[in-house]
Amino acid sequence: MFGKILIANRGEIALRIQRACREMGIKTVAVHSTADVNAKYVRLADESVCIGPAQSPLSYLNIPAIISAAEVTDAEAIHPGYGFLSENADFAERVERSGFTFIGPRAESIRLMGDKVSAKKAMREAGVPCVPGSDGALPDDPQEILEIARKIGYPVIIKAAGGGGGRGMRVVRTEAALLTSVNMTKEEARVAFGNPTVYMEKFLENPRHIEIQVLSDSFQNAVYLGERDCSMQRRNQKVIEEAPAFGIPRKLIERLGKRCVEACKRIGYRGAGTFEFLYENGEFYFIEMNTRVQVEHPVTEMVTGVDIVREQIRIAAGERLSVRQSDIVMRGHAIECRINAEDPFTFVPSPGRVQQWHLPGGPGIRIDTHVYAGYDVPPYYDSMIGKIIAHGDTREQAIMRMRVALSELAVEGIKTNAKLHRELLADEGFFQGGTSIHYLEEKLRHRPKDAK
Ligand code: MV4
Repeated sequence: MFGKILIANRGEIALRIQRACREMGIKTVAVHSTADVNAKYVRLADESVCIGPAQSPLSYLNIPAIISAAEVTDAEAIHPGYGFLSENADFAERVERSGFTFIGPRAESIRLMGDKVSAKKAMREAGVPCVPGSDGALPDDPQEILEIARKIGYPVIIKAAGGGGGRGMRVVRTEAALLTSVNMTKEEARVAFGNPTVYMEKFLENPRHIEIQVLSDSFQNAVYLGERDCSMQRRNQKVIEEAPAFGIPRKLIERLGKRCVEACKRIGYRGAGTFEFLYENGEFYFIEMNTRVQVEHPVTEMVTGVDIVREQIRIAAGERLSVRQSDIVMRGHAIECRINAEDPFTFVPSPGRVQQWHLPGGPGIRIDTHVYAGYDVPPYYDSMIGKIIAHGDTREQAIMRMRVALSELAVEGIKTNAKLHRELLADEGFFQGGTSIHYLEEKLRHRPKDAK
């Protein structure tokens, strides 16, 4: 096992990774920007290194600075967390070439999944169900493009191979709009991702976003840790996640989970990963794979009891998974509310000093946050400042516990989206369960904007 790990991230996930390390007796190195010098996880780390100014490109995305920090502190491995460099194949490669272990998949797997065309091809070949589409990049010939869309049937969606997470896509509803839309998406993709390659899929009108969590070691062992429902989102930012997904037959999930496990073995995947699916009319359609630990991993940890970050570290150290598939039992239900420093009506970020910070507690409540009273939320990074996770024997109990938790949460000095969460936890549609990816945005369209 590693003696020392460098955590190449900030905020709540830096603290989360640090906790796993300390539990495992591993020393930690925090790297931070000048804006995060007083952060809690920096103070709690065994060592810390300032890697640059506040702006992410100069610090948390500064590869030479991070590798130098690992060198001067004699760290053996680097955990990238989520966001920042976590899905950067070049970073993974440079970490390994410098003699450190990257806590994540092989660079080759990150690259394979980073290109959405090659990801889909690999998954289709591995027997994972995909959205019907162009089976690869769109050709240049307009007639061929029209023919592909005719075969798929309108509406279709054009997606950039270099995109993902909702960036670089366009819905096309008529043949008249097709070729212009393809060209516009290509141009945008060339500018945004340096890659004009696009592909086409049938556009699903009202799906849910369901994802399967997997863990895979270097010995051809892979397991799936059930699913998460991440449909409650606004502008591709998840707001609430839960596990298991309400109303989906277990048999379907099991069949899908086994396919994902088989796919991991087939591509020699190593580490934690998430297969993203759209779910509509009882069918799953693969869209993307994430090759990192995700923000919402705690809901899976709460229902399975598996420590995903610990497993990531074990896998990277060349150890075997500590669980077999038969050990994994989903117990109860978990819901996560992401707490953002933002206006609850306009969603404009609200950085600044946290004057009061009272956190909920009690049975089944987990809080992942790096914030404390007196902390300054910097304006430079993502506005998520913490997560409340509620677990219960049933979905109803998890909801009740989350309602109580939200009622206990008191934050002053900055604005947060707690009010939005309280409304959602009182929402009839949410209570019923199984809402689509459009539910929240539709609800917000009818929400009174002044009711403060
Ligand atoms: C789709 C889709 C409908 N049909 N693909 C957006 C994020 C990216 N991961 C894929 N996305 C979508 N792909 C087909 N063929 C609808 C979305 C989508 C979406 C998906 C998951 C979560 C939120 C979303 C919000 C808008 C659109």
